[in-house]
Amino acid sequence: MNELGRLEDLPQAYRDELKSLNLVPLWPSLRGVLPPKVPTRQTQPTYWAYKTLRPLLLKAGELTPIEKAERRVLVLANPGHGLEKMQASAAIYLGMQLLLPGEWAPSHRHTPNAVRMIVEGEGAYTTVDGEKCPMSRGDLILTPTGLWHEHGHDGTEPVVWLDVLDLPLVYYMEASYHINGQRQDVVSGRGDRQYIRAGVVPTPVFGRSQKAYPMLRYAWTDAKAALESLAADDPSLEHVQVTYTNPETGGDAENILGFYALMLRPGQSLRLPARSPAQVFHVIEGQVQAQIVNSTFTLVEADTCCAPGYEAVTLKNLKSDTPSFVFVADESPLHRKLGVYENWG
Ligand code: GTQ
Repeated sequence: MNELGRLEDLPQAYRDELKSLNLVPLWPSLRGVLPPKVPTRQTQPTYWAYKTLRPLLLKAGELTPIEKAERRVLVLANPGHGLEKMQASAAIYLGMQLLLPGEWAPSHRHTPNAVRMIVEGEGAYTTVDGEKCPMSRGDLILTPTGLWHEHGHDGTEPVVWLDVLDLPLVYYMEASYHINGQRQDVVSGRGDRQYIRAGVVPTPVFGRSQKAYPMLRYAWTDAKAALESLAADDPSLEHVQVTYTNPETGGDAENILGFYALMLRPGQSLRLPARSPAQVFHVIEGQVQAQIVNSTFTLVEADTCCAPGYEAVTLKNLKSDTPSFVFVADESPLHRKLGVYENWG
């Protein structure tokens, strides 16, 4: 390939003059911003074991009262981006959040979209837009952009969940901010009950729900049952996966990140094609080996890892007699909306 001129090739006085006028020559940096054939990715395959993270999160519960934290979270940061950036990938933020019995994480709303995947504990809830969403292991709860949300805990044991936000992207866009609010009044009616059966949606006299996000909680029991019926219905189906969708539009549950649940049959090895979006994998049930570029991770329940875009990933169910279940988050909705989505096979 043609070698392009370097910055050092230019006379210092010329460089100084450009700099003083806020001008930059493109050619020394052209290959950097438009690398040949494959994008440069800072996202490294990274693995976080729940077993090592959990005691540190519980320690944070002793060290930092909820009033001093608002959200007591250890961020799962990708070293490829620099830990201080608090990014798992270009667009994905991951955090493990701890709420202790009796604690309350006060109401706020913000521009980034969030979801929570419940990891352990019973008795906690998130109130989103007035809807009180109980938290149980494997449940997915949405807190989409702009909706008030707060977390409370009436149980007796610590509750932990995985936060997935599009914060890095929204921050990069210089569009990230929050507003604190009052404790919400809980309203009656719950989207997760109204939309409990796929294919039939509530129909008030004057039309369909006007809510942008009619369903805020996706119970794990329902998602798991859907996967099990898919698998039973077609024993030759390789990709046993469901997408968390908006039941009114059929589109992705949120605008920027995509969320899925994947079932691996006993002993199954599944190759996911190399697609442009980065991905996150979190084991809900079972034990899974993830092969990502040159890394091989063994994930047990509640473990999490991430993969850069444009790389194939192979997931293997290490259980030979039971299925394993994986929660997946990716940047697909973002890539599709921006027209940069690619599948390289
Ligand atoms: O629970 O509202 O991990 O606002 C980061 C920012 C969780 C939350 C995070 C947040 C929250």
